[in-house]
Amino acid sequence: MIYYLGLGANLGERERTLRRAIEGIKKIPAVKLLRVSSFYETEPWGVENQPNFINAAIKISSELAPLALLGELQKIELKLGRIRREHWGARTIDIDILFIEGQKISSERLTVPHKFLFDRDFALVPLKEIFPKFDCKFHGDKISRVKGSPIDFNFKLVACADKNFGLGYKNNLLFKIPADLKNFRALTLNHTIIFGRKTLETFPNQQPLDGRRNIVLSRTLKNLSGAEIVGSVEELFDKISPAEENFVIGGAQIFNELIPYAAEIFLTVVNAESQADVFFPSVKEFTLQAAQIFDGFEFRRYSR
Ligand code: A4P
Ligand code: MG
Repeated sequence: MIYYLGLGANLGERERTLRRAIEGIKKIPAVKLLRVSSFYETEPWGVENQPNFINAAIKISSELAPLALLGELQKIELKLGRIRREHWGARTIDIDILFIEGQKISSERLTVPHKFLFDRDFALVPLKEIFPKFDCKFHGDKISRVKGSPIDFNFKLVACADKNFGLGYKNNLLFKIPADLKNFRALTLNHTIIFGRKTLETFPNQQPLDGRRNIVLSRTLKNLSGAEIVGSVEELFDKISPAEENFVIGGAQIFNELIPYAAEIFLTVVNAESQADVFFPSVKEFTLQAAQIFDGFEFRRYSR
């Protein structure tokens, strides 16, 4: 099932709380995070005399039934310090189920579409951003896009795969094509590269790559000279800046972690079918913008 969720926070470190909530939702078993909207600063709706909110929407797919999902979302609210006080009042985090594709619910515990969805721009504007076909009217409420939203980090995923999007087999890359390696170097040189420990092991002498800021996303690696190490996506967001070009270069697990936030994908597709045990994630949420075709492979560029 495809769910659209709305998130809101107006106490504490609002943006960080939203990012932590999104990462928490990503970790619910049987949930796949597909897309994240910009963050928006919004004026309080309903009860005035409370601080402004930051609101966002996300798109997920999940096998969980709506009430089971609601239960998981409420656990995350609790973990992030949500205290149920005044109705419509201030909160560290509120997560609502806004909309479910092809389903309507009206029960005591759950109403979908959300009861007030069509009345509130703070929910509609982020939803419309990630669901352009959603049919609704805005009301002219005061809303402004926040700079430094997760999607402003402009993650660019770079990979080389076979026709079936296979990336590697038994911890080795499937291909080493000189033209592709050259293209990779040209793209990433003087910029930031973000990768996992297994990808580090495929580098020459297992050392960071020269001429680039190297960031390893790993829960186990402790230090490595010439590289910075972050233990989670949340920590990564604290380290990097939207002004940089942030290239995510693998492996499969890291692509999975960061593709919901990605702006662009540079994929070299080799005209072959190889045995593989790790794959590039689905690019269904992206549009193919350009393809350059060579003998035996092509360079593809996708964007949102
Ligand atoms: N519930 C029913 N339907 C849903 C649904 N679609 N999604 C039930 C989530 N929960 C749903 O919610 C109360 C109960 O609603 C839940 O136990 C669930 O079983 P709550 O989160 O405990 O209480 P609440 O959030 O105070 O009430 P409510 O009605 O959810 O408030 P809203 O509608 O979420 O509004 N202004 C701005 N600018 N930005 C905001 O984010 N948020 C609110 C809260 C008010 N003003 C705001 C914002
Ligand atoms: Mg709520």
